[in-house]
Amino acid sequence: MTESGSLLSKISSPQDIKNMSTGELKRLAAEIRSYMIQSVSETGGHLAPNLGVVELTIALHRVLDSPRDRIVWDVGHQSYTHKMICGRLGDFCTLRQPGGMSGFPKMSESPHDVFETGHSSTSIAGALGMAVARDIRGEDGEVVAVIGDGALTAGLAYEGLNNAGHFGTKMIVVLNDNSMSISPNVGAMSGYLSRLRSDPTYNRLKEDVNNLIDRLPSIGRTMAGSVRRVKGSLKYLLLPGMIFEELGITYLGPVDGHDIPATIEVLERARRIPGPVLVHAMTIKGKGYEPAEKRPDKFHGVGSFDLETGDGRGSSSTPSYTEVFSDALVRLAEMDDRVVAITAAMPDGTGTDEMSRRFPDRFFDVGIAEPGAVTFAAGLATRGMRPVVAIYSTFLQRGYDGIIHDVANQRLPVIFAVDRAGVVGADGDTHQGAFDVAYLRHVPRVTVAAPRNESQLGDLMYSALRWGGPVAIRYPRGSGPGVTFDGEFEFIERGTAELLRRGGDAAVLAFGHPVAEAERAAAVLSEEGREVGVVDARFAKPLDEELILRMAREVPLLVTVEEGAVSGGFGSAVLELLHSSLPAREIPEVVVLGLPDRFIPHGDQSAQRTEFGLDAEGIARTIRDRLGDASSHTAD
Ligand SMILES: Cc1ncc(C[n+]2csc(CCOP(=O)(O)OP(=O)(O)O)c2C)c(N)n1
Repeated sequence: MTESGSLLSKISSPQDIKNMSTGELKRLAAEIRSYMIQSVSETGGHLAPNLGVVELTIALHRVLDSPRDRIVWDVGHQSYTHKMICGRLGDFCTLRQPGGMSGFPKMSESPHDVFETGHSSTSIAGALGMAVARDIRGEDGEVVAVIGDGALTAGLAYEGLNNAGHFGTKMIVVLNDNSMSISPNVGAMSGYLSRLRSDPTYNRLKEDVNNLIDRLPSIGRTMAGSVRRVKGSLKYLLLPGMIFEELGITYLGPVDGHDIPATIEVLERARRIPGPVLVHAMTIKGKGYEPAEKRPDKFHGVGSFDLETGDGRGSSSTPSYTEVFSDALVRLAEMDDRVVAITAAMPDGTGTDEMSRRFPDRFFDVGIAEPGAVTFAAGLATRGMRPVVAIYSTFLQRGYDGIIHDVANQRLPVIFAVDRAGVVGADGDTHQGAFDVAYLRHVPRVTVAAPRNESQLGDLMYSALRWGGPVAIRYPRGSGPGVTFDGEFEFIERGTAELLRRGGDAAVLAFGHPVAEAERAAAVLSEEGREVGVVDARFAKPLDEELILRMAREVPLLVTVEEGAVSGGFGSAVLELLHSSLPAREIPEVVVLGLPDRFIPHGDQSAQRTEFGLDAEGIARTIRDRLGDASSHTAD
């Protein structure tokens, strides 16, 4: 807990910092930083992004009157100081714990959280909507979007800026520029921002240059037009932020976002300017904790760690699915020089980083631009490349139209490596990989597959390159049952399931990760005298219709299991098949296990699997409940 007598312990709302002196605000920043480092070392969380915005957040709450003035945090992973200042200091030790405080803004936690985020680059458009609503309703109050330079790589951010400049609505965009996304930021805009950052004379010169250029003489009427053009070009050369200014957005900065008085001053100036304003704040990701400053990528999001060394605690010895994917990708790239890999700002998270080292010319980080990644892959595929697009299930939601319009409709052989499919744990509702099967399964020509173990992930990737057409392979966060790759890829026929165990009392049709749980459940039930078949479905599309219909004819109970939304998922596909292929009286009882039709909050990954009945015990319980008393059943 915070020390009693500290400034931080006395803060219960932003009002409490209004009368603090500059010295006190600086002390407060130091206290927040030290408490944050200590507390996150126990709970885990987005440490580096939060350490970078301590002073910026204090300055914002000093200048603004939240919640009347609305602050929209882009991604929301940097909102810890805001949460502490806005009355949630006491809950901070429960950060990201089951039932505890969320790591992202949540309206249910506080009236100061005015917009929920988790996916990046929504803040400008969201804040613009609030500002326009304010004007229509004749209300007052500032609206401020705080967005990182990484988040500014997404098209959605530019759509917001484009409309803000066009509408001329009064709002403030604070660009928190630390030159990092999770990894070093990429793209031409990032290059432009670093040029603004690296030339300190820009800031000082702005007024002088403007005056000077405006005072340049224009001689005669014919010269006037060209002089205006020359003046315009000079401004481009000499003035910072002209890109924004040309869009109709006043640019202020760059300001050192760790300098509280300077940041307060520039924010106060921004308030006085009519129309949209962009405040360019420079910050250091991980500021104040040496291991995080040195490796801001590693400390972007962390589990619990040792304070002294910064080393993580409790890492698994079994390779994660992501690591297995990474190895398989490099092997396939070695075998086939048409294979290229694409990530949307997550080389480490998706395991495409190894590809970037081994085949730098065949690796592309397109920034936080999932729709762009999908369409870019489509373009590559039209010219004979075999793109592998590695994106988390939750973020691929952004690529939905490109998958339909650019990839599937054109029959292009793009492989989607859908990582973090299923429940993800501490990131919670905005990040759950719940919807991919449902948003992919109905797209014509798309193959949707899931491995039951690590080795099969490699086999599916290898086979996908041979099937052609669009293929999505989904796999969960963390490690699998530990079936390591034996060195040789095995070809899997598209749309074939595998019968792993026979049994006449019931059959479990499992898709992906839950297959191992189904096998365990069947083993337990066998000891109790019930013989339950287990099918590794491998595909949600196309289904192995023959095998599934055979099982449906042989057993009185079918249980489908998947770690995805039940609405529109694998179980739904099985039900559709049964109802379109069998007379009603021949359809056995079917139970569909999966994720319920609601947003699933943050929690422990394995506890949530248990909660939704997707582990061995849950599957066995479902079968026992449906079959009733064991004594009325005989073994197969
Ligand atoms: C649509 C989407 N894609 C990917 C991510 C994963 N992600 C979370 S934060 C982040 C980097 C954000 O960088 P920046 O906006 O500069 O903020 P910083 O962490 O540097 O403060 C990424 C890629 C996401 N949240 N949303």
